[in-house]
Amino acid sequence: MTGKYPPMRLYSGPLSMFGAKAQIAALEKRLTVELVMVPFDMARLYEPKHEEVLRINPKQQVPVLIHGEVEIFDSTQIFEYLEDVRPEPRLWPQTLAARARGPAYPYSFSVANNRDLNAFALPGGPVWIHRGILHAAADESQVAGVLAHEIAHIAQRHAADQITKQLVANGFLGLLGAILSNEGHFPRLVRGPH
Ligand SMILES: N[C@@H](CCC(=O)N[C@@H](CS)C(=O)NCC(=O)O)C(=O)O
Repeated sequence: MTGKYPPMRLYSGPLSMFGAKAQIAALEKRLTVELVMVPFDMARLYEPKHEEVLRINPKQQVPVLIHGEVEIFDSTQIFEYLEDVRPEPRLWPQTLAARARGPAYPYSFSVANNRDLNAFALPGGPVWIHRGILHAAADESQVAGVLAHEIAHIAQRHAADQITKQLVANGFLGLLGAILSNEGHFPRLVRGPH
């Protein structure tokens, strides 16, 4: 860590996977972090809790990070913070689509010339966002939130599943219609023998 950063202190524990996650992130980024191992044993676990952990984290859990005036808890928040402090090397993929769960669909992003506040996703990758949202959004992160939502629809195959269900349902109804229209057989069947 260079002189422009104040020292960082990470509170972790000997068996803390989440603490290790934060520690590894700092190591990956070559950040110098003072590691404080909060006492732990199998009989008392983390009791008594460390006073800094108690002060900073309402959940009373490690990991906790102190960096100058920044005091944060939860390994994911710490991860995000370390990524901001030192962006390289990246811990996470940079684009929304690269971070999406699910198969690597060929995502594409387009703006629909519509002032309504809306966005939608088509199965297989295309994401459309109305220009109304781009005007209404206060900052980039609000647009990112909308795009992430649409990406999740694709990654989780919501529309694709819906279409499949409709095809199945339509197929079934089509079959039913064919049977019902077949006066010769079906009415006799539903009325019972006579
Ligand atoms: N969601 C939290 C989970 C943190 C967590 O579960 N910490 C455990 C150690 S791995 C802990 O401090 N447990 C002690 C306790 O709950 O009293 C994170 O990602 O940091």
